Amino acid sequence: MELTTEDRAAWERDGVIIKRRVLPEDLMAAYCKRRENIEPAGWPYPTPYVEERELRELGTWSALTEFLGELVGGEMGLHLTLTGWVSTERSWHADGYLNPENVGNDYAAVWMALDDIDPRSGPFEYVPGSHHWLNHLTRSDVFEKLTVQERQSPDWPKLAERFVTDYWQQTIDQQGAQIRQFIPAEQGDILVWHPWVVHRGSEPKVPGMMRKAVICHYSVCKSRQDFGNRWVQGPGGKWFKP
Ligand SMILES: O=C(O)CCC(=O)C(=O)O
Repeated sequence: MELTTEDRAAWERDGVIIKRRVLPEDLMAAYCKRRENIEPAGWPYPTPYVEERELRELGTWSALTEFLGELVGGEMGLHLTLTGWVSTERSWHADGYLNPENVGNDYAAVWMALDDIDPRSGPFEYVPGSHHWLNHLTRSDVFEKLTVQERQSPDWPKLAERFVTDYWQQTIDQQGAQIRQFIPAEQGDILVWHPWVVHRGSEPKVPGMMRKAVICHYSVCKSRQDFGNRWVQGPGGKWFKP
């Protein structure tokens, strides 16, 4: 999968790159077969790829990890997957605040369409160019708004949603910002987004409608001192073993 000058321009301009029909059919088919009998919300934790070989092989597909490495500038490892076949309905946020400050731009996430996505199923939405906004919420901004007890909770990202969502909704409204949907999103298409792009899993028009996708988050391995040295080298790329 080639990183073209158009891709680089889209990354700079929008903070998003869309590549059409790139995912290998055999990796998608193997994962879908394994995933089929799991409930719509998917595995209820972010690292099922540790046990699930088919997910790990898709998430660390070498052409993708090499593409991301060239784009971001450093070897990228997989450390978080969202495996629901319905929208996460996670409202507006930019992922950067979830990471320690030093990670900065050394991060990217990928939305993979495993089938043609129905626009009524709650597509991925983003604000192109929002990675250039100057009012981003970092982890320390968010921690300042949490109580001491909340900061110490492993659920702090969830607890912070109450103000992260409002903050971004207000910013979008004030700026009259354009919102774009990842539609069409057809089987094998991917969307790569920047850690400071404001985005969400939109609310489905038809509640519970299937949205057959998988979301994978990656960091530059050497920037994640917080992960220790728990990276495992797979045949395609590295993955984090918690
Ligand atoms: O459900 C979606 O499409 C959005 C997922 C999301 O916000 C994320 O992975 O950070």
